[in-house]
Amino acid sequence: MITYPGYDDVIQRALRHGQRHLFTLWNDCDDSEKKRLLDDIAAVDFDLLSRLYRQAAAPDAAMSMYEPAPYIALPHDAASHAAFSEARDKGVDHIKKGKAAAFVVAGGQGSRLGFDGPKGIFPVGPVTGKSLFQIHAEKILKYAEKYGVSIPWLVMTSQANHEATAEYLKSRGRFGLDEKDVILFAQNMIPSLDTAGKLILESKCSIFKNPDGHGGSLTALASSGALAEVDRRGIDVISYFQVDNPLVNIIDPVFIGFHVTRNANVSSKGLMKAYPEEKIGVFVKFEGGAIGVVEYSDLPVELQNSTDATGRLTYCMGSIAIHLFSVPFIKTITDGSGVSLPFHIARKKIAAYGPDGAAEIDGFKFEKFVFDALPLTDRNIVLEIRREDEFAPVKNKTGVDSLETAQELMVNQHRQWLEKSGVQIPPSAKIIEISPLRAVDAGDITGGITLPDEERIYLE
Ligand code: UD2
Repeated sequence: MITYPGYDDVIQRALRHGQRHLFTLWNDCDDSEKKRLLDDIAAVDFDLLSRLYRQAAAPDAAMSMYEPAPYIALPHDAASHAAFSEARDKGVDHIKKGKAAAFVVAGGQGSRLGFDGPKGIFPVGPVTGKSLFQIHAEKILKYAEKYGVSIPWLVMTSQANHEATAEYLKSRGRFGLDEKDVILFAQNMIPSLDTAGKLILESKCSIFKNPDGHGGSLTALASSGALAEVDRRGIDVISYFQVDNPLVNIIDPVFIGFHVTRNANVSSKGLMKAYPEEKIGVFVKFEGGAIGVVEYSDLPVELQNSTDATGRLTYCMGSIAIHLFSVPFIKTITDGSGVSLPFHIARKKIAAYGPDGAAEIDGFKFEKFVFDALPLTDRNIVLEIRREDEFAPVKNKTGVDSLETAQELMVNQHRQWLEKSGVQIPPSAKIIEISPLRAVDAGDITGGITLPDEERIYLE
């Protein structure tokens, strides 16, 4: 008989839910390991997992009906230029009032890049090798200086990289950001299941869990207290972005201006897909009118390839995972009143632990996607941006969306900023990097700048 002081109800609950196998190695565990296993089990939401397992075993065949989403196109005529300029003024005003915070989701590891550690520590600066975190932090510092306010930086980590991230940011002095303005919290985890719907042991005495996806970021914002803190500071818009995009325009007055003037709950940036198979979701309008995103892997091939009369992709507006969320809206979807983001189910290989030691088994992982928050409100806009201005994802070691392509995009952007500002680019210059502390857009390049005639130029 399995028993442990203070945990007998937890043990009984596990047995009632058919999880006796979790105790196969019970007698090999020491006291603290037994407690760890029981703490793991105590945190399991069995009702949720059995619902998810039923869904995994018999996926819902009903297809959602949708059409391409409307969006605010790039300025192209006098009226749209005027609207963009008005939005910019409104956005600047809003930022100057201290009403915006930056929010990066950084739960991932750099494993796909062959890098052992949090992805945010991965070096990307073309000349300096600055990390993704450093680039983001320095941009935030620059925006704060430009607009004369403090801009809090919310950083969501995962249990796997929280300590390493906290240690890194601390050891680098948070790159000049004030300690009170860098708010770190870890996302939640959810147990995976094997194909029979059973919990999986990860070691003799712990349960296998995976991070609950970037969609878990909104819940984690609330449960960590970060949401209450930004609310207390009078912030009403949170600018969400992914750690792997060094080109992101984190605090964008035009975007914030449209968000505020259109009274949106969620605003999203979109760009023209480069080719049908590009691995980005597309913006859609669901039957009933709600705007949302359909992930590339869920978009049927015929829709992926479909074009309009002009030859343009029908589902052309791709999501680059840059959103503005209004604080009151996040509160309503995280206050436990019923509405929450759904879990997506993925069949994956899982490193399990059995009586014969480590083994790879088939199982189900569950993840939330942040873009599922979009259809939860009808106050929703999509703003088109130029790819070369804001999107350089670092996903792969080589080839498409790699360090090489991202650095090329960074260098091109900085070269263009200099050209636009009338700075003479010396003939030898091949690789150019501008510190975010100097400029976060072309307009920040001022004064008589003379660059050295060298191949690699870093403008501090
Ligand atoms: C995401 C989008 C895709 C497109 C693309 C742009 C989804 C499902 N797909 O694809 O449509 O917008 O980005 O680059 O959103 N993360 C966490 N915790 C988690 C999972 C992810 O913090 O549990 C972070 C991760 O550190 C990274 C970001 O979320 O910053 C994106 O994750 P990904 O690289 O798995 O997303 P990807 O490329 O499949």
